[in-house]
Amino acid sequence: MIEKINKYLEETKEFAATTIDEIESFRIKYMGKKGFINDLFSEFKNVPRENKKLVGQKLNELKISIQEKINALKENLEDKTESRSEIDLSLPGDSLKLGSRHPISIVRNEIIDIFKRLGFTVSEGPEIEDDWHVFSALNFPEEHPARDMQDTFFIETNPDILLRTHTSSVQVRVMENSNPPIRTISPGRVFRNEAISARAHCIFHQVEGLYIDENVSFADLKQTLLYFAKEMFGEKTEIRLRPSYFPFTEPSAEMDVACNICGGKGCNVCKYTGWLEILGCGMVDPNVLESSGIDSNKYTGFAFGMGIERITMLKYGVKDLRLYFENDVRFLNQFKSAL
Ligand code: 2NL
Repeated sequence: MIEKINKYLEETKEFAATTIDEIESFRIKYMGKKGFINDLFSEFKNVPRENKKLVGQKLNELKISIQEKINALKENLEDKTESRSEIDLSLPGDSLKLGSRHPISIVRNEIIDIFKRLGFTVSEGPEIEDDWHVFSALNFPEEHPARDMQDTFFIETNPDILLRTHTSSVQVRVMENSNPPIRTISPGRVFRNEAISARAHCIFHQVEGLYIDENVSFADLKQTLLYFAKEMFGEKTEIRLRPSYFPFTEPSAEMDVACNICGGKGCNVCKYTGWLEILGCGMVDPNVLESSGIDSNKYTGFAFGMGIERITMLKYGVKDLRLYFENDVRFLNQFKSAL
């Protein structure tokens, strides 16, 4: 029996395995219920008493040795599988992705920043307005098309309540609640009942400006807007004013900047005119001043309004308005800004 034990000791010490299955069949062969070790223990009953101590010790030695062998084989295999898995502990961790500001917010903040340097304050007001602040106080005639359901969103049960179509309504509130000198801009969301396309949306963003004091002239308007254009589009930017019409200003004008894509030579962005329209402006109509309780014999003022989507399109070459509202991060992540 001693001979058998020694033989097992030798062959198990030499045993090597590369898979968990090989280790398991090794374990069953020796340590299993019908394995060699149990066989030996059965045989042990028949060992003469005087040899029992020696053979017993030898048998225990074998059992312990095999158990240690199995443990060592398993450990070895675990080490190998771990290094084979693709965890590289020296790799840096995943960094948190930083979001970015929406392009409309970036450009709005830039516009605010420019006018703040000229002493303008920022004013805000309600998006749900009444007819007075959006139309009547701004000299819109009773039959003006903007007052039509086709162009403006009204509350069904009350045609006096509507979604503002421009942020001039905010400036009417400023005029009603304060005295000149007034220098303010009102950025905000506005609503018009339009079919959505690449060039139009029913929700968009505006910045309007208002400057009222004694002796405010059209020259002040021109210089202020020239400063704005140069700050926004670069020091070399040129502007031109074309006569226009708005119910709330007289005289009225539209302002163009020289196309910064083709440098004024003509391209498909400026439709081969060399100029891009960026805003509407004019001298505040005396009727508008009087409606809000400002003496039009003492005070004059200028006002302007621009669409933020349009300025952003021109500045960044965005071709489709709908991109601003889809919130696709592949679009949004392209805009980085300090403001
Ligand atoms: C445009 C034109 C304009 C104004 C907005 C204004 C406000 C008051 C009084 C008079 Cl309270 N005018 N705002 C004046 C001229 C043009 O906007 O094309 N906007 C996108």
